[in-house]
Amino acid sequence: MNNDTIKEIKKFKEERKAIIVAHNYQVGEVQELADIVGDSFTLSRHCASVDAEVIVFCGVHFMAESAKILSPEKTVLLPEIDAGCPMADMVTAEELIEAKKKHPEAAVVCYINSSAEVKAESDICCTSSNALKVIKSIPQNEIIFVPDQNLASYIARQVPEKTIHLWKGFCVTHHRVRKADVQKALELHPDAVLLIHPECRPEVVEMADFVGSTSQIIEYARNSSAKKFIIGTEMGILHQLNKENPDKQFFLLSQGMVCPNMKKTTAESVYNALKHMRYRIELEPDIIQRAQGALEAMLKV
Ligand code: CIZ
Ligand code: SF4
Repeated sequence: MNNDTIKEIKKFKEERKAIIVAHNYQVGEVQELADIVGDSFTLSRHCASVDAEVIVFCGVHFMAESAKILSPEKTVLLPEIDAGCPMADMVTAEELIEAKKKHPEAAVVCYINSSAEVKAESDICCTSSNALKVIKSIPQNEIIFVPDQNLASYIARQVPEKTIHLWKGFCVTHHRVRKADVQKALELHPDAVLLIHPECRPEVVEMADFVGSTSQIIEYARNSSAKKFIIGTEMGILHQLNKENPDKQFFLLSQGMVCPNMKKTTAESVYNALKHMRYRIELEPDIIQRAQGALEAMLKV
């Protein structure tokens, strides 16, 4: 990215009263362009509170949708229109409606990695950092949890008193990692602390020294006195970890931990998004209103 592009981006930002937000999994050059870097929920909340007319959301589709749900009056742009999340696509609103008919007494909890339509059919939303709190706050003992089977089973192990119906969804990037990958990484770095995202398989999560969302992993590394860490989540997080902790070493658990959708957005896509005001996230008012219900229920917890 050359200096002219950066200058142009700055100019467009001012003209359009825009801000740029980037997810922890974005490529370094995009994180460097952003006004704020974080997890999907932190970013959506920031978008809702900030004084701006346009939000350039560098992440995947469901994240830009969540920002739109929480700030419907703003223009939300997703720089790469086909940056989606395969896990979010593993549940549709129609499938969820069928599951609700099968379990009419169950509360529906949706992971933030889901479409606006799925959120609209859910009672409450959760993120990987607050899923346990959210599930504990629900009066019902029967729960349908969509779409991540790994996050759901991680939580289920901590609340044996609840019956959680697992969905069949998973994150391709995290689910790919096996126990053998962890063993190999530990052999290479025996004195490193193992930090794992709960989207990984149960047998991988079980081996962790710490399990948490991207923001929780960043916070853990910041506060830890350890010097070496094996990171069990998407590689984009290394940018922030290395930047914040120049005295510490971070090793990616497996070279396969790359989300191709998160890598679609580049500085050039951000430039084009601002220049052409693309691609706008549009949602039906009824979907916004019902999905907002699920997100706001989470905020109250
Ligand atoms: O909610 C997010 O941002 C995701 C997908 C991951 C995380 O753990 O922050
Ligand atoms: Fe979806 Fe996994 Fe990519 Fe996150 S890392 S956007 S859950 S596919």
